[in-house]
Amino acid sequence: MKKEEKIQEKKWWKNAVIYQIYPRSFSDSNGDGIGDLQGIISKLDYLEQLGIDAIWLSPVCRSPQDDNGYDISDYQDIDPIFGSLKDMEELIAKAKEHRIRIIMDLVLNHSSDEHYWFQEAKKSRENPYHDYYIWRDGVKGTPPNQMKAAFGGLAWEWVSEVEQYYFHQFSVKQPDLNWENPKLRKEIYDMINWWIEKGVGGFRLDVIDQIAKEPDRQITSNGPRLHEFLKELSKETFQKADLVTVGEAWSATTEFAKLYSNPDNSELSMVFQFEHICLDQEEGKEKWDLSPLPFLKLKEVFSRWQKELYQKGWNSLFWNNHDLPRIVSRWGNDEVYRVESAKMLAILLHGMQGTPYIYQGEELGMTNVAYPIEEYQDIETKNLYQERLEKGYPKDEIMRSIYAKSRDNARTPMQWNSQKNAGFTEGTPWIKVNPNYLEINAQSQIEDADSIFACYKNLIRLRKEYPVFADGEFQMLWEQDEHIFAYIRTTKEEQLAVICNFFEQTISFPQTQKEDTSWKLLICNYKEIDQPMILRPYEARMYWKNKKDV
Ligand code: TEU
Ligand code: CA
Repeated sequence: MKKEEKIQEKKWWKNAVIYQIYPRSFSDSNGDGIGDLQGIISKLDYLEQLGIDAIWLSPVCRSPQDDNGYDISDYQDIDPIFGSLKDMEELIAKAKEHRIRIIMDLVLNHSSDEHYWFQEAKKSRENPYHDYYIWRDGVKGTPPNQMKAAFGGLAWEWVSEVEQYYFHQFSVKQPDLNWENPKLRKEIYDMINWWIEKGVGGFRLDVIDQIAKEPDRQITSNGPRLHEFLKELSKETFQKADLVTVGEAWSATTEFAKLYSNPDNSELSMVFQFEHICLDQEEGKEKWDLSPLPFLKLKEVFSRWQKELYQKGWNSLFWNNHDLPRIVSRWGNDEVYRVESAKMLAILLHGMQGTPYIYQGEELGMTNVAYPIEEYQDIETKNLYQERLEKGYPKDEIMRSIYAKSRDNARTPMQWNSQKNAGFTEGTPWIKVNPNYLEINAQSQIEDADSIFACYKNLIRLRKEYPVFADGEFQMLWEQDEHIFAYIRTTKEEQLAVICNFFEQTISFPQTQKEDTSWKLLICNYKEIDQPMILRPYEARMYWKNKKDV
């Protein structure tokens, strides 16, 4: 096989659709109220029916669960709340029978403070593991600098045994790993290769842009050695197998993204970046400081990413993950037009270039929740609440932010049916079920050809049927239109057109547009097209044509 063919062959993930599972909230098999691996195994038929190619599994490794598994204490074992290593092997094997790959979540920026490495590291400065973490001398009460941790407080924590501070970008129980240390890097590669041997299909790399930090210069993202580390990591592990790798990078610009996802395969398959997701917050402030979505800016951001990465990199397409509020509540309409707007958002996204991600329950149009503060479980939400109370924010304003942006919006149990606890567990769920499960659940949608589930299923099928989804060049239409999000994708042979009314009000096509009957309608979110040149609330259509037919 020629070298080029080999590279082509490896890019199966360009036509793939990935489904994210947050294990604790997906399906509970033993009634302890926490989702687990056997629960996932029991739902593989459902996922095959949807048509997805791979599951991105949020962390299932051994962990004290301070940040729901993003604090790992043993990278080569499964946390007992999720099952055993045997269950994991069974999941990998059974998923394979359903033609589904398992993508593991690698948390390599930090470990848990309960990891053996850290337990050793904090014993003495001479301990062989000491340098696996980031330490600075100082005196108690006077940290090296004022850098902040993501979940509140300072990023430095004093350890009296060694009379030093360690650095943590997230909670105190998530000490940052020191990637400058080659021995640590080697241990990480060995661990990854061990998982590759077990047959996993790929990896999602948590906050990978933050591994090459330099706290003395207050550098966290995009440290000078970042891409050097990534190239080494990729060479020592991923490149040895046919894997998909996706790097979470909040700081990525299109320029950085081209480095991460260079088609030469030297780093990762694709980048998972958030520029579009950060638009509805006050500029320069935090995600909790809400501001309306600037629609034209949203179009500009998507358009720029589509253009800049064309043939030079690869992007992820997503609205949701386990850290984000539900998109139908956020930028759709979760009341009167829940079904229409959920489908519109799906059609809008799935026509673009990149690999689409579906976050569990998104395919059902699951919504945000509004609970009393006691019901929230997320460390970020709980700390934010305390912090803002202390700063004097009014309670109802804090709660408004939490309703809109809390990560727990994404983490309520998957709604399987209209029975007890939405069919998620026989016991008491670790977090309250969204009360709307009687209306919104998988069972009521699977067999319904007009459901949101069916819409996602069709979109996945279409991506596999028409090469233009993976290959077409992107062109935004009517850039300045304040209501319509529309674009064309073009290859030598085909054209795809996606036209979406992003809002509730009925709207006509821009006047210059004439009806063109050479297009075939692939999918639409209303039963039939009523008036071709008028878009009803949240109406979305996807058209296709073979250029030779015209
Ligand atoms: O998230 C990275 C990250 O920066 C988030 O913590 C983000 O700041 C926050 O969710 C936005 O409100 C990853 C994981 O996806 C997240 O679940 C983890 O908590 C975090 O890393 C630490 O591992
Ligand atoms: Ca369980």
